[in-house]
Amino acid sequence: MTSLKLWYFPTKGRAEAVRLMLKDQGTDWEDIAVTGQEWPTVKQSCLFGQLPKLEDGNLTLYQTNAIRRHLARKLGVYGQNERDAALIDMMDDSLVDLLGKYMKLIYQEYDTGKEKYLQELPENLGRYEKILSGNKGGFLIGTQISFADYLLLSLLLYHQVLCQSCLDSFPTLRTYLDRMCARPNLQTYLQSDAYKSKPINANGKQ
Ligand code: GTS
Repeated sequence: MTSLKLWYFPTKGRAEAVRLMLKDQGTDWEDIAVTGQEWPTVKQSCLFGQLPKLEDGNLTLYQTNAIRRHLARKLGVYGQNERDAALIDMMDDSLVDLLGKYMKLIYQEYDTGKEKYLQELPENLGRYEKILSGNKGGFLIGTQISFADYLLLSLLLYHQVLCQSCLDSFPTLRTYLDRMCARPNLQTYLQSDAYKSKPINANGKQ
């Protein structure tokens, strides 16, 4: 694989599902953390005025999900056939919706909307409990990990910080999370200072 550079802010945020996929797949990349001071200048150079941005050799990509799908194709974590790929897309899009709700809570309505968010969380997480219980392959789709699993992993990690007990009534999700975190490359990464010291979000809310 050509050298990869991932530009984002010094947070986990939307980029963490990318980092988890790269780490788990044993792929090296360079993380470029843009500070608040640097951002106004860097923003001018960004196609849509946003990060993340991925440089893969002479290919420059913006939009998290385009980046994730590009890397998934390269790394072979996009299903084993067209049917699986379509189902993985479906799962992933639903998780992107959940990430969107989470980010809205964090950045727009943390103080006013947290209670409602937590009330609705069992229904949202319960869907994945059911999906994983129904797939004996151990992943969202099929028997192999896909890029959607890394997004689910990042969301479970974030939600455990938001609400420590959120998986208490979801044993399959709990086992899934433990199994994902025990994958050797992920275990090392999740225990690293680089992971632990990086805040989830830029505004200090989590
Ligand atoms: N749809 C885009 C994607 O998925 O890449 C959204 C990217 C986005 O909103 N990025 C935010 C950003 O660059 C940061 S975050 O939402 O991921 O935390 N904000 C800075 C700005 O000036 O817009």
